[in-house]
Amino acid sequence: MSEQWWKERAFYQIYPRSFQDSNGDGIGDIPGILSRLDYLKWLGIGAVWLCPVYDSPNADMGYDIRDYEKIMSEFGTLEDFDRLVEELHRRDIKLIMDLVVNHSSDEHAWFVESRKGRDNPYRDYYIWRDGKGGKEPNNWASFFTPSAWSYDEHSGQWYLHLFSEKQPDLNWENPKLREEVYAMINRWLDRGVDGFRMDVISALAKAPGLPDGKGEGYVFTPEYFAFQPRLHDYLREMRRRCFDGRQCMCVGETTFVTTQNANSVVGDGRELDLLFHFDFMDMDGQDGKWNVIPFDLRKFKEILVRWQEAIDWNTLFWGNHDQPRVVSRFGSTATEALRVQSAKMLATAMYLLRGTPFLYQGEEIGMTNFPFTSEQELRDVESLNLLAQARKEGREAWAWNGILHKGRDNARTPMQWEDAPQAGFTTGQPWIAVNPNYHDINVRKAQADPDSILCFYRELLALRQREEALLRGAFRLLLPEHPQLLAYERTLGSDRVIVCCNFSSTPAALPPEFTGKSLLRSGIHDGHMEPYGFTVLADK
Ligand code: ISL
Ligand code: CA
Repeated sequence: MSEQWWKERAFYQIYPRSFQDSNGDGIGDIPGILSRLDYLKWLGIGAVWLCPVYDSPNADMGYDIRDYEKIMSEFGTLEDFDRLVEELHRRDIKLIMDLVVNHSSDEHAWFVESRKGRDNPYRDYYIWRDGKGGKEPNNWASFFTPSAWSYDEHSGQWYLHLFSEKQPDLNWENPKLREEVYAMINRWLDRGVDGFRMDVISALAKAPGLPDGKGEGYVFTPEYFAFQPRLHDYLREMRRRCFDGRQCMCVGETTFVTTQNANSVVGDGRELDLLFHFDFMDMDGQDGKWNVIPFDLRKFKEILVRWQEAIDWNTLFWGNHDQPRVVSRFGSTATEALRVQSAKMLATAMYLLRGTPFLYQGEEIGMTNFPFTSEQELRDVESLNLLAQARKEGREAWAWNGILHKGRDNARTPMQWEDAPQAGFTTGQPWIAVNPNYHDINVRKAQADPDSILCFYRELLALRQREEALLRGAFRLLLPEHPQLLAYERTLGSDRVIVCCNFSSTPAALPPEFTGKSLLRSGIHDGHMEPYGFTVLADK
């Protein structure tokens, strides 16, 4: 792993179901992705993170895998996949796949066997326990359902699922299960993939004895399922069995990682190359994601500095398929001009930090949240379960507020390619509605406009590639107390680049000490910064 190619490339996350449909069935697919590779190249992308494309009943849109060795039939065939690898590589774009091995689908052959009875050889591939006094084995809550346990009538035991009841957790204590997973990983690497984004990888090991969480009712217990000591044994073993000696990379979705324990996975022991933390994504929630609170620049700076200092190399992202659209969330969609200005500013603030950018599809054209008005428009199990539960508790309005701001379907509506029926995504009926704003917000229109968000992203990625200080330089926060501006410098040798962004909807003065040659800017006039204005200065 000497060649750290993943430091020098910008990643683009594709959510295949919503990227490009090729055959009119309303579902994005691999041939559709193939038809858009030149677009990614034009944008300046160096690697793709492909969300799950494995065979799945789609209870959680591919994060519930029925067969790790097959491609989902709606998405295409293994031949299509091989062609994707080949065509990406021909363009010098790397490909990482999603690796979802905390759980499988309940329709996976292992679980089908496992639930046949206590003596089945696959029983121990999952986490089965006896109940306590007719109730669950413990009080753990799941991400998507009140209890993390479901009862199986047939064998009279309960199985653990940290996500939906159709996503039983795999038992990583079982060495046979681990060997099967490693063999599967190796087969994909042998097919030519360049690495993995590892889904909720921090949750593989559960605390021995599965102790009850403290509190009444069902309790969410990351202290018993995230970053358990055995996690590191599994990740090291996986590295030895699968990754050592290959030029591949792994980025962990390390849910509940902290700046204190981060280096236990990406530090010198090098279990993973990169990690995703969710401190920025949790900024606008209080006691869970659904209680929405406003953006706070001070909090943002605190998190940013803490992470830039904690680990040598960060992932830089504003969203993914689990998050709402960033411009709706932390920017402004009050007017078209503000949407454009704030989207550019947010990109500048994030992607010039020290680390590897991960763009989420549609972000580069400033796609926005969806104006959902009814349950029928939703597809995500998380939102649907939330709504059903909230109804029972008589707080549907609260749930709707959460879903409009934070629901995952916001980011899952089809990619907006052009001002044509269904935004050019499909010739049929899309599986989830296209955002009605596609007439104005689409790739074709943005490509024709040099002032568009899209053309700006292209320039920004090129700038990061060109300026050594931005690519490799050290980070330091400037103006830590400023209430409106985020400012930082990146330095390498005698090179110094200053980034200064107005995060507010009111004007600000550009600090006079920030001088130098302008590399990139927008919304700046004679030392005056417009709302969401920003500048990048080379101070040599
Ligand atoms: O989106 C979230 C809840 O609002 C996150 O907590 C998310 O569930 C968590 O980050 C794990 O996400 C990953 O695993 C899930 C899947 O639903 C997500 O799409 C995936 O990114 C289960 O596989
Ligand atoms: Ca299709």
